[in-house]
Amino acid sequence: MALLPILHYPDPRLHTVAKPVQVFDAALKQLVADMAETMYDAPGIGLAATQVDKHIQLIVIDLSKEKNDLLVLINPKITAQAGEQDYEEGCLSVPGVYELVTRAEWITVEAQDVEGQPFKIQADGLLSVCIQHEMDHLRGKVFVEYLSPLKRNRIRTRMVKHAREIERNSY
Ligand code: QAP
Ligand code: CO
Repeated sequence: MALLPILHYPDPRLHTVAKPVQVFDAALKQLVADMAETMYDAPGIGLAATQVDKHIQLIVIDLSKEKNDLLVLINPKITAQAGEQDYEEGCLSVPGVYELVTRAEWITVEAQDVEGQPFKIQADGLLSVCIQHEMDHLRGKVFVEYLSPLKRNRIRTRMVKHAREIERNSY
């Protein structure tokens, strides 16, 4: 098991479009385990492979308090959606930033598990928001891109400044 470094906005690698997973092997299981460990350590409720600089269609999510209910979504597709909801979202790639985003309320998702077995889930509320947020990462999209250009630029400036301070303090 290993903790993986998380990319931070505005890292251009966060805009990479992920490729479908075609081989369900031991290396994939290891990546799932490492991503789960990285998410639990953060702590976070969702992590897309894109955020750890692996550009394949893989997401881990765990909304449970006990961190014992891991959901792994590989090659996910939204096949139906309805309604609208606003949720104040955060992101491990944009630490300290929380903003309202409007998304679908109900979704149906088809995906594969770590063995390659297809399955279907229906989600609403926070799980629905989280799946949509993480699937955006796989398309190279970060939630701040839903905000106004003014807000987004303020966040970008703040993140760059913060990264420089961390860099400076490490000397
Ligand atoms: C995505 O986000 C999400 O700013 C997952 O300082 C968030 O796990 C989907 C985190 C909300 C739906 C609703 C953020 C941790 C974790 C931070 C996360 C931070 C530390 C975010
Ligand atoms: Co995110």
